Amino acid sequence: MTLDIDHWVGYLLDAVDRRAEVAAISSQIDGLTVEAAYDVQDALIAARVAAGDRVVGAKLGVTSKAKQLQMGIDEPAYGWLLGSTQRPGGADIALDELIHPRCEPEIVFQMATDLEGPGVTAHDVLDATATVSGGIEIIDSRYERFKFTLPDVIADNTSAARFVVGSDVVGAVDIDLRLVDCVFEIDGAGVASATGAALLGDPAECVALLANHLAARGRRIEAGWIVLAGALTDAFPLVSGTRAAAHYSDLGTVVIRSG
Ligand code: OOG
Ligand code: MG
Repeated sequence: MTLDIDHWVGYLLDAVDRRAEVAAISSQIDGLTVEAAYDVQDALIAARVAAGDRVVGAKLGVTSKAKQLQMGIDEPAYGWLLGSTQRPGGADIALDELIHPRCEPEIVFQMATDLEGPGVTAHDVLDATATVSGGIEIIDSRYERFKFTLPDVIADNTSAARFVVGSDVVGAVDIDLRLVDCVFEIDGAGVASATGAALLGDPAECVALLANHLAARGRRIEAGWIVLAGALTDAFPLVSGTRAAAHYSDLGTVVIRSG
């Protein structure tokens, strides 16, 4: 099957522009493979970059049991972070630019050096990392009711919409990332909690998977990039007036509001 990549890129970009959820691609064509979905994702990011945006890093999705159960997908997916989607800590997230956003706590790596697979290990990741911080990602699947298959969510750049990196940073080897605790609070109530080990046993292991995934597609993690290791807990809806706070041991607190 030849996939009409340009058609599906336009389809997803149009959903963002119109703030309208659209039917999953897999409900319309047969045989959308993971590889072909990454081709759509790359073309979608290339279109954004051609329009003036820039890649500032990469992300993993579906790396915790909580997310795997919530989304009904049992393997990680990889996507890109665009400069236009970063917001400062404490930011008001504009809901009128989004479809049906959810927020989720993330562990964030800032890379010091390039990291090229294959064969990258968690140890290599820590060596290549400048600092680690807490963060919050705002995801906004372009698909109806946030329902999709693995290839669908890959094509949709893993639902990426906005992200916030906390200002408290620590050296990657100064703490044990597997033991970082996170309590996620929505409107003053603790709604979920997890430790770093929830991310495939070790957040650095997730970044290693990303490096090895990129190698298979002829790319590498680059110095200066931001990498989100994947949500530690379920994602929670961001509605008008929501205040979300992710409290991390060693990594401070990251807050967003929605306006
Ligand atoms: C897919 C994106 C998942 C994460 O951290 O697990 C993700 C989704 O849940 O819509 O970013
Ligand atoms: Mg995420």
